Amino acid sequence: MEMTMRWYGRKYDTVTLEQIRQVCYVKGIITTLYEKLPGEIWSFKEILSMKKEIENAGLHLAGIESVNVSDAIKAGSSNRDRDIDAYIKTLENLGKADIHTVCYNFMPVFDWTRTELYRKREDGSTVLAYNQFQIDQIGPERMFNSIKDDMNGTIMPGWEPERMEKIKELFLLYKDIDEDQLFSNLKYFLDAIMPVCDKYNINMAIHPDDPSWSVFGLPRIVSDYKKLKRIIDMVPNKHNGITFCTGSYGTNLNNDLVHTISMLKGRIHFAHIRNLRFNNGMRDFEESAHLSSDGFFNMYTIMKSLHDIGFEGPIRPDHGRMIWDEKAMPGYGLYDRALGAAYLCGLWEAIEKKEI
Ligand code: DNO
Repeated sequence: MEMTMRWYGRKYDTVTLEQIRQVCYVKGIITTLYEKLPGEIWSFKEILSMKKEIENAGLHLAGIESVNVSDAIKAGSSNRDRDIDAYIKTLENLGKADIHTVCYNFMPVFDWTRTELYRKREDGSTVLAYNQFQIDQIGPERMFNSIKDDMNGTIMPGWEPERMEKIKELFLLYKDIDEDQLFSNLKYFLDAIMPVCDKYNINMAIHPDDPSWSVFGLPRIVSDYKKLKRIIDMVPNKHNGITFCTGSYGTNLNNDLVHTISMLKGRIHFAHIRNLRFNNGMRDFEESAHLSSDGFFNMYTIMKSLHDIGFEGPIRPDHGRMIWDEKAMPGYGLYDRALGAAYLCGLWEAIEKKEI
């Protein structure tokens, strides 16, 4: 595996590449061209300059998170082919630049959803949290406004203002789309992009729905093992793979993380590792430190199962707590993610050395 950290680019991130380099445990960067809207082509020149910047800082560009998929593609609208052509051109340019991992999601309207970005813990740190009861009380627009006011002056992925301006339109677009239709739109997209992925050896890694159930009545199809299996089987190409995100699949306590990893050998191309604490019920959780004892998941068994399937792709310590008075994009500060990287590397080293 390659330990990585997500970075949003000099213009948007509060963390610098120079700081990440000093984390030492982290060698790879997961990034994106943050300004690009879904449906826009990423030019070879733009990609190359992003790559050079990372390499000049002594780091390796390990993958893209995300090349976003447009709602026309997700909803299967009449203009989807135009956006798919643009996506293929972007993949081609990424391939030519020697970039081989691309994360994306297929969640309608919203990317991930939380009700709080700064829930205070007893030690003074803050974390992102989700409470279904609160979601049920507010509509999507109110949820967007409350998140927007809490972003610390940053722009959070999936919550871009131009996207939220169109929220009513977007809900209408998905009015007649059920899960089966969404699966079929995903298949249409994947079938179209697999040839370029084959040509340039690009691993597509679909990100799970976060949380792993339907929010505001929208269909969601990347949320449990059965659905993952359906995605993997409907386009039987190794480049059609997944991002294994413990904090997303893990929101549903019926999901067996270790079993899912072992069943998806060869098709997990990217891993997001973080831990969760559950409060009064299954649909009420908050993010915790990566440490097993701080949350619900056994990080050792998760890392061990990734090791056992021979996982060689990028791993990133996912969202961290906000600690030591850091001001950053919620979930994406430097300090707690650096602690997470150190911890996960420690587990990995112990697992590897035990194998000898
Ligand atoms: C949230 C992230 C997601 C993820 C996208 C992938 O912090 O995990 O925004 O990057 O769903 O397309």
